[in-house]
Amino acid sequence: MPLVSEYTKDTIKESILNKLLRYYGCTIEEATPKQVYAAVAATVRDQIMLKWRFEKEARRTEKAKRLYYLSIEFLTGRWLHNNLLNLCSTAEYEQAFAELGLTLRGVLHEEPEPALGNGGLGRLAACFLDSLATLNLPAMGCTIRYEYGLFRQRIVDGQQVEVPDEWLTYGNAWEIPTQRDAVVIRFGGQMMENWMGDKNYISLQNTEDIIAVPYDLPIVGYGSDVVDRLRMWSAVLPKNFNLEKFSAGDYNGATQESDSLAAQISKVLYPEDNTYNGKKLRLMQEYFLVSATLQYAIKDFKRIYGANMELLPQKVAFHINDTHPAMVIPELMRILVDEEHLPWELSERLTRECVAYTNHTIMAEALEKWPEDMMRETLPRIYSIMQELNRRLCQKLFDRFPGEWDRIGHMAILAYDQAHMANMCIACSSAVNGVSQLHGDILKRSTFADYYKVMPEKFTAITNGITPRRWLMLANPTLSSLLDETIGQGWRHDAMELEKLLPFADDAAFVEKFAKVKYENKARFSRWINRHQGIVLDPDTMFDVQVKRLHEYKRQLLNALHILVLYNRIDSDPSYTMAPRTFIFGAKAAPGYRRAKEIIHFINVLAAKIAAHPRANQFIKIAFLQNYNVSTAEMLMPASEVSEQLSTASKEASGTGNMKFMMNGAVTIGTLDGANVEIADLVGEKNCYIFGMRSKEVEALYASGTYRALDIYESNIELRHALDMLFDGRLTPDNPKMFESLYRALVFSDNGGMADPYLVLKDFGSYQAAQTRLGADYLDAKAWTRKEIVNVAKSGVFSSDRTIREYNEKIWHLQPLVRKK
Ligand code: 26Q
Repeated sequence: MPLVSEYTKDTIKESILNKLLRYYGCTIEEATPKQVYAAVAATVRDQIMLKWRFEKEARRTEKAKRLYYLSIEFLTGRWLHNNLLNLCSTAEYEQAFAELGLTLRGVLHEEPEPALGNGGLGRLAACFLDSLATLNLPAMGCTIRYEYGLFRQRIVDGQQVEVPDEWLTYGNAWEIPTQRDAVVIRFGGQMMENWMGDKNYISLQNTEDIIAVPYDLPIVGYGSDVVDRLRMWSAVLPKNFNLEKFSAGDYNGATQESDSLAAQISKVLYPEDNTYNGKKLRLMQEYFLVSATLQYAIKDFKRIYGANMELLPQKVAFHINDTHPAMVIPELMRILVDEEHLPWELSERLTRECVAYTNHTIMAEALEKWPEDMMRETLPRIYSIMQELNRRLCQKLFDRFPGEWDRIGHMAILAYDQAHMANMCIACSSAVNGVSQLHGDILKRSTFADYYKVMPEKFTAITNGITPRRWLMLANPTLSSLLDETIGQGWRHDAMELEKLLPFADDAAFVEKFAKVKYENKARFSRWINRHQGIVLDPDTMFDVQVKRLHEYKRQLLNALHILVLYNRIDSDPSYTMAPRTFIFGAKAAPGYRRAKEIIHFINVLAAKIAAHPRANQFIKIAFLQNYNVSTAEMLMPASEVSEQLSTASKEASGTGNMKFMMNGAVTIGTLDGANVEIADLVGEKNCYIFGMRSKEVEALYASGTYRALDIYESNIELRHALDMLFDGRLTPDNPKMFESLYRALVFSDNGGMADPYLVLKDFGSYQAAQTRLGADYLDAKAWTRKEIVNVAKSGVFSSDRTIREYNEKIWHLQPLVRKK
């Protein structure tokens, strides 16, 4: 096997041919595309393995601290292309492919998309791993190896249909089962009190046990020495687990089907995004991830450092990505108290010093609150530890707020028969982090205001980021080359160097080249979407894009209603004209979220209506992309010109799609919400389109209870006209009342709820005005391209490398591993 540096065109070729011969007994001419992909992936994996040992060895010899980043989702996207890029080997592989009669694109396409996440939270975790490895920081991402990832979406008759995501059918070329690290996870059972001298500890009897088997995935840093790993835990019932078969490499034969709930733990990813769902199996998934990770982490710690647990905070950090892994806190307490026999107070201090928490949402319906009964029954010891944590916490709170029971109840871990996971995270960790500056402020002044009074030192705000490797270099090779030739290659290692582009915004020759790149990317996307979904796009029209999960607060409806108003103008005025636009949507709705599905249906009905109108279809096209995912985003971002970021101010904690668009030159139209605030600050008002209420105004309006959507409906004629079409049959003659409930939710306060809770009508006029300005500005192509260039130039701060450096300085304090030459 060649050394790392010896992976040249010729050795790569030889390795691919060899693997085809040894794995499948075939030549390259006989091999299927899947077999070719497997042989290529195995070759790349060999190359990675040569670096793999380094992290482990260096961590031991340097006794370096390690981060465990726990997240119930890691939305990594495909691995092959990213690995080639980060190994800096793409060129060699492309040459080898050319001589073998293969194309890079063709090989990449064979890789199944791992969809182990819903949206922003999971994608952020994936960007973080890329940056951690790139910065040579020792870290392990920990998650669940879901057999079924997020459902695949089909649009049938304008409506979402969910199809199971069987991403593991052909195996996963990148994962390495690490059977020696398998651990037992225990559910249910009865607590037994034990004494060891004068020390009291608890053990469990008659538990239902499940085995957690780790599958490790290498995470290669960009041009770095460190290969970190993503550990994906898979659940197996012990009586069905045949260790002999497993050790012999027969991973499927080693397990059998069972119908117990525990056996289902790693079957499927829950498809809710920004919504809490109180299912017991979900609680079990969360504990499974937490307990497996902690048991392993403590075992690894003791192997390296021995039994002195007081060293733990110097050597280990646990980061909990939203509250889903919050049981890190009671589980670490359990291990320290019941297994290591440490005193409670010391255990509490060590736990606090090891653990930090990031909050990703202020939406009330997303905050996790588990019924106490369910916790007690499913995890009796964890529950009893939470009771004791709660008792001590409430005592302290009572000293601070004597007699203020409401306030204390609001801050408690257990109150009103529920376990409040966010409260536990704040009370028992060392850092509480918001994901944008605005979000950090809202946490302090509103969501967690009481906690901010008691422990202000814990609160930080570190703005999210995205990895420029996947989102610029890999996704946009043509822009990347143009950047290289214009400002040199420094930006590839330090995204802040993108600012060197700024002077070129006024260089006519550069502006022309930049515009050409954008046009080519539009054409490339058009060909791609035509090939995959049969959608026909015209790259000579403006590409105006809104892609993200479907949620009412993200306000895809605002966009759609604006398009409907444009349609009505064209329909009623034969001389109406506008710059032709393609409105591109992509969004999955949680299967149980009826309103969200209705909005998808509405957008598709509107698309058909416009397509059938002889004049409207000259100016407007709506393309609803099926199954929006990471791979689609990689193609689409470089082709986008307008980035729609329309959330009701205060509701979108950060957003990260907004950053991907910006880095690829799209101009933002958005509210001052989440990281949009920071984007607007950076590019200035000439280079983005800000509209709508500000977050404080929204909060004040909600608090005042004076909002009347009906008043706007009555006073804005064009808007009323559009809304009426939702139920008067002009949109859907066969079923006139198809969207009546959507209409009613916007205008009336039925069922006690408030009308138009996300302020779509309230912000409509301001949005329309911003769109009109944008439309006019677009006509000046050079001035528009200048805006795009400024956006790219200013996007460097949104590199997740900056985010990770900040986390590391403020919270984790990891030392980069250095390879001694
Ligand atoms: C919880 C309990 C049960 C089932 C599902 C869930 C669940 C799943 C996913 C709750 C929340 C999520 C996802 C939240 C999320 O993606 N939030 C986004 O995080 C991004 C990264 O910080 C931000 O940029 C976005 O603003 C935020 O919406």
